[in-house]
Amino acid sequence: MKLYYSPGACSLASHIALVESGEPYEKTKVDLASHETENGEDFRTISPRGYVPAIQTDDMGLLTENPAVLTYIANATTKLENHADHYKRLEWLGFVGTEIHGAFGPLFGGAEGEAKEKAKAKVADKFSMAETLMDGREWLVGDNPTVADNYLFVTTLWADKFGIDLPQSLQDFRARNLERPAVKQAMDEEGLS
Ligand SMILES: N[C@@H](CCC(=O)N[C@@H](CS)C(=O)NCC(=O)O)C(=O)O
Repeated sequence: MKLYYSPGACSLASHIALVESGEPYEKTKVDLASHETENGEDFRTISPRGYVPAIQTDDMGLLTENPAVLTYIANATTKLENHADHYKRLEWLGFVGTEIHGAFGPLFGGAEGEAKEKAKAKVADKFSMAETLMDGREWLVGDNPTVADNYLFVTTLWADKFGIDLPQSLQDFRARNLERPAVKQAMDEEGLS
């Protein structure tokens, strides 16, 4: 598999999953402002969406969109045994993607002043909901981290970037993730440590 990524972007969640899978992978960095890959290609000729993550797969070509990419990588190695867990993971991928990541949209888009404060408050509200939904559990689904945890973890890194206070349980969640060898390796490889 080949991952198209940008350091610290949501593609870090897929990168962590690839490391954890133990499968061989390649990666190509994309400059999100210029849409140029590190090999000098126009990324939009590879993926018309122009955003990361995208993975080049052996069996079905290019795959995009976080929930699909993350589920594909997860299923390449360890399928969730429990039927309910599969849907719970999907539920979290939807929540993190559309509610939390989505709420960051104006901030990544350069919102200033009142719009920025409003967006920050909305993100904080979504993190608070995540805390409620986790209900004191260490991981989102079952007893071990899944790709949904990877995705939520990446958004907790963004909170600092924009000066958004995280609830204590999510600060603990972030600290737990930072101890995972796959997280350390992926962050090292992206030059984030
Ligand atoms: N709907 C997409 C959103 C992905 C996304 O927002 N990627 C960001 C990085 S976290 C990006 O590449 N932004 C640059 C752009 O949109 O041009 C998904 O779920 O994969």
